[in-house]
Amino acid sequence: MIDIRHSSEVAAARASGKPVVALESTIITHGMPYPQNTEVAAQVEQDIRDAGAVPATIAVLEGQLHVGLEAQELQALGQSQGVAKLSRADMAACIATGGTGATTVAATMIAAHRAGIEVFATGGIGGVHKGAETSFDISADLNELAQTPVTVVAAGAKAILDLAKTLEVLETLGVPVIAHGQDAFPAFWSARSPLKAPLRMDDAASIARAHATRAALGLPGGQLVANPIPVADQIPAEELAPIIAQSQADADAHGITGKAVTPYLLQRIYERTEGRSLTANIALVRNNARLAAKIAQSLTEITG
Ligand code: PSU
Ligand code: MN
Repeated sequence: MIDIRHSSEVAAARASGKPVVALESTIITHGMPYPQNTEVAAQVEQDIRDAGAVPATIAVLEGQLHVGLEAQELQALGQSQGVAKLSRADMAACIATGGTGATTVAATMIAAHRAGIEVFATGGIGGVHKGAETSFDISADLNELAQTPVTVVAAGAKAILDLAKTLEVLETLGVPVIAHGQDAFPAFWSARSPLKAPLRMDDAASIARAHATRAALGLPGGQLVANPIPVADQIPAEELAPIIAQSQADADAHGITGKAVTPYLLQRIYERTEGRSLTANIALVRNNARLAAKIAQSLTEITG
């Protein structure tokens, strides 16, 4: 059995049956610049507490799988250089070799499930990259949603991805994609994409019941809850489209491939929007944390 280190707060929540919401750490180490990354991570944890649940930020620190980070551990991780980006393929190797790594959506789902946590909040999931028909770049997050029973609350998938292909793959894999409070599939920095989400639910209790029903049916895998960024905080899709295209062209010109693609694109878009992409990113993550806390609470009421 893997030895999981719980933060004191998560350990207390497990003992008392309080709802817990998992949080990923790649968004801290590879998704946002220091010092905003640690400020946002602490703020998102506080949003979850304010909404009546307990946050569990997940990471591997010197070979130890942590579910819940103490405040000083979170601060240290946000400032560390050269932290690995861990997905399903690399988490075990990192633990086995005593390494330090931040967990992506896929790795966070694996760790959350092992720790008995069923709800997870993030910004955006990985998906099918533009040009995947030649690069084959499809995030392991999609396969993870198909096999690990965790409900992931995200603002859709990042608009740097091919959203139509991402939805097609999720459908093939049997992953429910539930838009919260609207028909359209959201596009991360923008509340709406031109695509309709396959499912829509308007309240946390319905999402929690759907999660519990999948388990009752014996279905593997989780759910993707696509929660739109509040309209007041969004960057309209028309404005972002040319910026994303230019950033993608830069990535191609510089031969950026594999794991480096997502962090590279996020950084270029941050520069090209003069930081506005980060402001929007912060707003949507906080919004997702609040919804995830409500879902976790509803689930506690259903399953005890
Ligand atoms: N959303 C962000 N910033 C990020 C990510 C998502 O705003 O850094 C990360 C998540 O950890 C997601 C990962 O799981 O990017 C996907 O990476 P890839 O495409 O290499 O699978
Ligand atoms: Mn990839």
